[in-house]
Amino acid sequence: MSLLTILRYPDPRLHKRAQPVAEVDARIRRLVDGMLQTMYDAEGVGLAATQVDVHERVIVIDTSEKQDQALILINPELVWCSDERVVGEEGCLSVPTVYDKVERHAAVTVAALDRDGHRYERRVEGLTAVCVQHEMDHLLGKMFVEYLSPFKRDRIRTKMLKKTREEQQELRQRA
Ligand code: GNR
Ligand code: NI
Repeated sequence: MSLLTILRYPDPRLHKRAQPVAEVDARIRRLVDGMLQTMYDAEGVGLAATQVDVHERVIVIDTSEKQDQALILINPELVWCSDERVVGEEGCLSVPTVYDKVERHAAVTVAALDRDGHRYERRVEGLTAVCVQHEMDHLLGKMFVEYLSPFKRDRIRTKMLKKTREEQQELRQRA
């Protein structure tokens, strides 16, 4: 399985709403494997299928130090959210080099299917809880920059377009 291409903001496909997975079959397991490989290669702690232009409810997360504890969430649903909120610096592989503060639930319980199609529930807190909420937003077509002011968002949009243009230029020069 080769690496998947991560869509970059402001690509309109990042705003598509993902559909539930009908059956956890070989195709979905291949997608999960490709997403894990892509996330580890990019040194991210999470990835939503939306970011690789697959609009189905699939998320991979790994916030462990050794990056050896993958959390696979298929058709995830939040079944509990703490009243307590935390504000943390967030980044996104679809908005490289941009980090800003976002408020999230401090802890959540998520119910999902694993890679064998078995339902399980998991209570998470800290970075993992933030990541679950960040990835679930992706499945709804929502990006973390949408929590920022329109002014900041516009600056980020311009910065990303410039970055993409410069990278394309670089690739053409090397060809
Ligand atoms: O790698 C990532 N780091 C991160 C840091 C703070 C809050 C959320 C994240 S998720 C991000 C990977 C990503 O873009 N997932 O969609
Ligand atoms: Ni993201």
